[in-house]
Amino acid sequence: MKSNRSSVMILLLSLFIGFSVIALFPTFSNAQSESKTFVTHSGSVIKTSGEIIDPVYTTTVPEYTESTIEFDPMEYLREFNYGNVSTLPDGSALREFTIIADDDQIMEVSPGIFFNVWTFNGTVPGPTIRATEGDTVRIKFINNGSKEHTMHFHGIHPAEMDGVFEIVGSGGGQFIYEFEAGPVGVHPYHCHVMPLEEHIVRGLYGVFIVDPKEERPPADEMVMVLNGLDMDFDGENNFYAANTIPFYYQHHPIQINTNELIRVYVVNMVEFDPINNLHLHGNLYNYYPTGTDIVPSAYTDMITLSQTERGIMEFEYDYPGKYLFHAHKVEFSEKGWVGVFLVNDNQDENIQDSDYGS
Ligand SMILES: [Cu+2]
Repeated sequence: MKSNRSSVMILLLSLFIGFSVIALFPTFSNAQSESKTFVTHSGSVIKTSGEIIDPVYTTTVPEYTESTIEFDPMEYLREFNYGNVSTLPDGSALREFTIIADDDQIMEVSPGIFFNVWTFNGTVPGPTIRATEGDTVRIKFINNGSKEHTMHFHGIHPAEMDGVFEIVGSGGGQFIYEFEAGPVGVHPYHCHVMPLEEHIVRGLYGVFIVDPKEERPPADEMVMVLNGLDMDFDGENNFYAANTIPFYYQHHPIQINTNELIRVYVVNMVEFDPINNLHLHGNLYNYYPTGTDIVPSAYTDMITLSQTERGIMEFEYDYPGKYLFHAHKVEFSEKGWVGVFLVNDNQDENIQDSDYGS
């Protein structure tokens, strides 16, 4: 009897081990491309496909289709918001904007890779706000989020417009920010509620451009916000990008023309890493730190930026073709912060040249 019972036990144990191996083995063998869903302490959902990133701007996972936000980095690149413009009694311009904060949206930053973002007007970065020096900027700020938020602008303004101590409550709280645009340059704006790091890295930031009264020379203008994505909230970025979507401009090159002035407003919003940088291939650029001076401080192919450091880059390409631009901090470029300028031969310019020549 005893030996029979032992045999049955051994048989059951063997069957159990056998089934366990069969059940577990596929998991081990598929570990490289295993889908992972993270739920953080604050209830955020992060899902990854575990596949190599090859981003194309589409929503590929049906269950997220309805809740994911729309963001097109190519559209963002050259989209400037001048607000509703009217004239004040003293003859100066008033520019009115409405900015709505939210903190429960999901963004597919790469196929199968989802990130809970907090947004100004539904995108990361928020809209690029643009005014001329001396204009009155009036922003109706509405906080539709579940947490407190504010808008803090870098620049010159009264203390009560600084967006630090005047916390705007959740669920529809409102505040009117009003100040004179200045100084000339490129500045970030971001939420300034504690814990600040979280409110920034989730996406509550954008760019504020103040144009000089005497306009800059005409150019093909664009905005690049250098940012990082900390997918698992361990205080380290897992992806890096220019304008949020890793590798986007490598897969969708930015088309520009030879012999045409290109002006890039670049703002570094990467947290956690002490520096970021930008290297341009096949060319050098004039660099204006913070965009506050009309004389460039450097003619270079490489700038290094700490948190919220920013500036204006100006350059022209002589030769057509494909040119990379990327972080020369190679870790960042390999994790998404890399793009391509596709420089088209500007035939019009050639015709003009030959016209002048004859
Ligand atoms: Cu906030």
